[in-house]
Amino acid sequence: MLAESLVAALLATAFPSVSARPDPDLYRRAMSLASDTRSCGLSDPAPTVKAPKINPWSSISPDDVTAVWDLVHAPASGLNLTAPANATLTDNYVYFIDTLHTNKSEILPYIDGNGPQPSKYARVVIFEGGKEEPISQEYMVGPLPVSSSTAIEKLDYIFNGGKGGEVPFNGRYYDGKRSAATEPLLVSVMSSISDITVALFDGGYFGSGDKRTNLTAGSTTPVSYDGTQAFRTIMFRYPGLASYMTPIDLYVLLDITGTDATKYFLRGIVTNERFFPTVAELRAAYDAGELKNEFPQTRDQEWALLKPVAEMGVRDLEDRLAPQSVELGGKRYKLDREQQYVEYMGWTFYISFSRTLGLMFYDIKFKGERVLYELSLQEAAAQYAGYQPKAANTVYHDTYYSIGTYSATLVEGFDCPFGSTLLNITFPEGDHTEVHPDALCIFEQDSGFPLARHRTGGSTDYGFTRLGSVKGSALHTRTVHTVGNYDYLFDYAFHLDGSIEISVRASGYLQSSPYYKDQGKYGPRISEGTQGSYHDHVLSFKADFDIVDAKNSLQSTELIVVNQTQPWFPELGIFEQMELNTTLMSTEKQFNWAPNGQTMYSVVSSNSTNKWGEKRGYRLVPGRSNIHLSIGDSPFTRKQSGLLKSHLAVTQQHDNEPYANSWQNINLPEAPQHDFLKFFDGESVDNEDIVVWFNLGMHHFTRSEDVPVTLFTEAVTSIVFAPQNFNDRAQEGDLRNRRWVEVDAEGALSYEDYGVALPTCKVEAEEPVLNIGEWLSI
Ligand SMILES: *[C@@H]1O[C@H](CO)[C@@H](O)[C@H](O)[C@H]1NC(C)=O
Ligand SMILES: *[C@@H]1O[C@H](CO)[C@@H](O)[C@H](O)[C@H]1NC(C)=O
Ligand SMILES: *[C@@H]1O[C@H](CO)[C@@H](O)[C@H](O)[C@H]1NC(C)=O
Ligand SMILES: *[C@@H]1O[C@H](CO)[C@@H](O)[C@H](O)[C@H]1NC(C)=O
Ligand SMILES: *[C@@H]1O[C@H](CO)[C@@H](O)[C@H](O)[C@H]1NC(C)=O
Ligand SMILES: *[C@@H]1O[C@H](CO)[C@@H](O)[C@H](O)[C@H]1NC(C)=O
Ligand SMILES: *[C@@H]1O[C@H](CO)[C@@H](O)[C@H](O)[C@H]1NC(C)=O
Ligand SMILES: *[C@@H]1O[C@H](CO)[C@@H](O)[C@H](O)[C@H]1NC(C)=O
Ligand SMILES: [Cu+2]
Repeated sequence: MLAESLVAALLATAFPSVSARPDPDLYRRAMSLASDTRSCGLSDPAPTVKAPKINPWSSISPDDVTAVWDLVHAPASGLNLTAPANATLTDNYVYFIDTLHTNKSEILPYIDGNGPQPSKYARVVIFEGGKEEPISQEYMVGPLPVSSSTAIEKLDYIFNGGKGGEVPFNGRYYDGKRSAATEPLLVSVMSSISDITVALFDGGYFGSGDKRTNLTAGSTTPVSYDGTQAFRTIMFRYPGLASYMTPIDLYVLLDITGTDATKYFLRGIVTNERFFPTVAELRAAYDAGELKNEFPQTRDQEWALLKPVAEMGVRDLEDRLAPQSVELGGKRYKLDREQQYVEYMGWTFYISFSRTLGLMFYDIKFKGERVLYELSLQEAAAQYAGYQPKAANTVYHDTYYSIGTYSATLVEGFDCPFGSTLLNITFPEGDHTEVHPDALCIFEQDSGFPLARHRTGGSTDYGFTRLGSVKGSALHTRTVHTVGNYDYLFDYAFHLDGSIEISVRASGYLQSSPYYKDQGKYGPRISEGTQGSYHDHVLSFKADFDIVDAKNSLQSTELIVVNQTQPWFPELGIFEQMELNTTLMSTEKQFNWAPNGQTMYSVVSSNSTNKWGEKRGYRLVPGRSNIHLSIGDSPFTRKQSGLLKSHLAVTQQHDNEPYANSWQNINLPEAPQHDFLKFFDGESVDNEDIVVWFNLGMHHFTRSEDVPVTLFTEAVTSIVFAPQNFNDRAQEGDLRNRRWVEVDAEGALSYEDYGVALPTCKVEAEEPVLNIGEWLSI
């Protein structure tokens, strides 16, 4: 019986006679059977290893979070804080605690030498509504653990907008307390027109907690231009699990400047593509019979749930288990779980996690040599378009919402392969540390194509006389962050050849619009009453390359076409040739991928060459959908989104420029707290410690296939960092997972497996021996 289920699981497709009923648990059970008998190693945990150093990038500990919380709340701190649960707009309260980035200048002497382990600091965001001029202010608290030498200082040095860690009240995060302050005005407006909203949309809004309410109110960002005013653009949807897909044609615009809610006022109401500055004007148009709801929205959202649809039928053989990637020989990577350190096939790296940025990688080395000091997300942005206030107003910077906190439990076998190592993620939340179990997965996966292969000689029955083929696989680390409507899947893959591939995919619900029949230029109709609103996604990353050491340059190799003559072709006269024009960039700049891919960009070591005298480097290989923000001068992305406006950028590394964006920048398009463009102040990037900033993204040309949710196959973007003369030859010669096949003069075929044969798994059961190798061999 045991054998049968293992066979069923592994070989359902190859041996259709073995019945494999669709069962998502099949693999799990099969793997635990194998591990029970210490057989194929299918579910053995990854071997452990001890990290060379204590992870200096780690998150602050749960004890530190609580101690910092207590310290800032103690009267002696002078911060005059109110417990968040009891606070109002005009109190001072903590919004969040996170781990502060540690200066590279302090970390390098520690990881590369005998320097002391750098101290950890917390960053604490305090909403200071209780001050005469209400603001949000960030603080750094450390060194940790809390002791008599721990200080609370303003955290200003990472922000270059001129006001340091301070954000004016109107520009600060629009939290539940601000929302609550605007609710009475919204309720009064919506109650006064409830007869109209019921007549037009069969819905009313009387307050989010009111039983009569059957519309959901949704807000957007930015809520301010420069922090001197604040507004709220509200759209309405039918409530439910797929609310994002059932918007209605009704928008309310409020002015919500300042902390005194009695001064808030209605800016206007929008419906039928018309703007009504007052309730009276809306009512007059309604009474005159000018308002209609031509494409009623559906309240039933079954069509928009990610469930099987009976009316679509079934596909032949689809009741069988789909192919799977399993680590048959046991895991080939090692982990130091405590230090969050990973070793895989020559790769070593540390991981870290923060509320604002999610997963970060540090000290990425290949065969003992550093390639990257840091690889981290900086922003996940989206900007929408439409002739209606919500879409036109919408720009998201997902760090604003603490994107790191949105990765939750992954589905083994679907989000990540069966047998993946699933790790918890943790982040500070209030006075404690929150755990999201199994929210990060690590797994090695078959690449689906050989790393390399070649055949020679075609005169035999096999079509070759010699053939070499090397197995391709990569180690992946993955998180999926569901920020509101979207699910962003971040995947970092470390390939056997020394290349790193970063990909981001988007699924989840479109932020859609009600359907307007004359607005096809903003996206297609995608259901009864819904239009897919066009938008850009831009994902910004930081890649602090340290090729061997910190002194690097950015090399541009342009393919140019020149007219030349060659004396051995006198008949041609002057003719066109391709040449490589290789130069080093001199100063910091933003730049784009060249048309037709005709420029190669590489980060090269300034002073390290390979055996052939070539500068050792890593190439930035564009992947799918390498875009930047389409719009250059929108009032909603004017100056706080500079990082989104080029494909690439290179700057000198500085301790006070760790981040490309600030998480509260979104509400300050005209007066950013942090201005990426200020990084470009003419400093040299030749033979310096340089940072490459790059954007991935998608022009989301919405389609009916975004219903019910956007598909990961199409909404995908990627980049590869590949060795470029970093080594003396391709990094495959030391791999034994390969075949060398020969056909001799008599036509007989033989092959070498270098000792890596397909495994034989013994299962002690009624059926004595399971030879997986036998089943799988051709
Ligand atoms: C909130 O205020 C109430 C009433 O003053 C008090 O009993 C309670 O302890 C406060 N909560 C916190 C978390 O301080
Ligand atoms: C402390 O904060 C409260 C609001 O929570 C404010 O009314 C009070 O003036 C503040 N006290 C001082 C000394 O700033
Ligand atoms: C929605 O609420 C309004 C006002 O309470 C009510 O008149 C209407 O019948 C409700 N519609 C549905 C579908 O429940
Ligand atoms: C992961 O989280 C779960 C649930 O909170 C907990 O039981 C488990 O001990 C955690 N694992 C580790 C390694 O901390
Ligand atoms: C080469 O010369 C030909 C003839 O003058 C001209 O048409 C062509 O544009 C030239 N190509 C380049 C790359 O300059
Ligand atoms: C090579 O590139 C450099 C830098 O862009 C440029 O100044 C130079 O003119 C180029 N040379 C040729 C032959 O195009
Ligand atoms: C490279 O290193 C060597 C040996 O340390 C030194 O002599 C040389 O000046 C360095 N060159 C550069 C460009 O830094
Ligand atoms: C990090 O470096 C910046 C810029 O030099 C400095 O202002 C800051 O105090 C340093 N942080 C720590 C924790 O030492
Ligand atoms: Cu999208």
